[in-house]
Amino acid sequence: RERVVSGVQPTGSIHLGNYLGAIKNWVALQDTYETLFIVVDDHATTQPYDPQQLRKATRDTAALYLACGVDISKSSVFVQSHVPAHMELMWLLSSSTPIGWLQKMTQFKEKSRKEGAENAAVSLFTYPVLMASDILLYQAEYVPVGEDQKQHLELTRDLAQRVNHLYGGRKWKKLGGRGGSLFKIPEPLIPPVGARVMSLTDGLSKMSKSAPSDQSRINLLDSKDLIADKIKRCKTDSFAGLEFDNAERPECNNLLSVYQIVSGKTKEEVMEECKDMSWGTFKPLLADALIEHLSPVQVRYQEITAETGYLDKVLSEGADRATEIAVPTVRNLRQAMGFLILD
Ligand code: AQP
Repeated sequence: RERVVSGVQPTGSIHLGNYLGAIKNWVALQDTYETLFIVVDDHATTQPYDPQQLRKATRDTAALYLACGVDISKSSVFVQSHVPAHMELMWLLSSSTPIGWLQKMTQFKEKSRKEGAENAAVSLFTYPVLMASDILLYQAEYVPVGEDQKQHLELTRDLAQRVNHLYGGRKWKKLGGRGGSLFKIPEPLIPPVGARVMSLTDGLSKMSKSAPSDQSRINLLDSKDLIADKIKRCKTDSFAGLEFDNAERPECNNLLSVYQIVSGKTKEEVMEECKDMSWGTFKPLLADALIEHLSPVQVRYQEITAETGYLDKVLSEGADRATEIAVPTVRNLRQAMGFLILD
């Protein structure tokens, strides 16, 4: 079966952007593809972080995958650091990655702005190479991600092509390999709505775990009251009525899009229902729809985390399956790169 791989960093609370941009879309893919969903903890150390929080955030992120509908009878769920092949492949791929490619990455520019590029960690700079390993290791055909990861996916594709060209085909065959491509070229799956959920306090910035204000995001585990309060206080505008796609009304477009997804309605139905509404009428409607949508996720999360040992067992089995796929990929690349491999 064709494979799908994706992941979220355990850098904080999973928010509505991670959910609508990525996790929610994973669930629908489980029946058609072999799916692997990773808690990418090695990525979480690329910016200053609290070691006291990482373990908990790692388990919480995995538990939320399951609570959102990832089904372990269909998917493998595991932690990146439990499969050391990610690191090994990253090193091998680094040798084929021109520095200039990484210098173009907008996420590095944005994430290093605060401390300055000179002070940012080397791992923040090389992050896209690790992300490429996360995907190429499993020979994934598709990668469901939000809009912000599009550029990293492009780099992954370019890198796979470059390595196939440098080491694959006849050159690999001469070294005893099977020849052909070393890596599949993955394609991003970016949802038509929800690919870029914006901050509740600024419709021009994306909703983000690392934004200092918790008011700017809805976390999947926020209580009903907190969700209602955040929506009540979120930024709006003073235009009459509500509308999609007006560049002068980014907050309006964002909130309507969120409502569209969580209510399960079409864009036309949302327009019909909401076009003449005031913010005072729309906000409680949105808050209720969000609460209704997230309640079952929260109930399942409590059940999963209440069962001692369950989650760790899931993660251990997931890592075993991932390792089965990952080890031959690295071995093939080492062989094609000319390393001495002992039988
Ligand atoms: N605002 C968003 N809208 C839609 N999708 C989003 N994603 C992130 N933010 C949005 C998608 O979530 C997946 C996992 O993201 P990540 O953990 O790799 O972190 P990130 O992309 O750097 O986003 P965050 O949550 O804002 O984290 P921080 O604050 O640490 O940078 C990806 O598929 C991403 O596209």
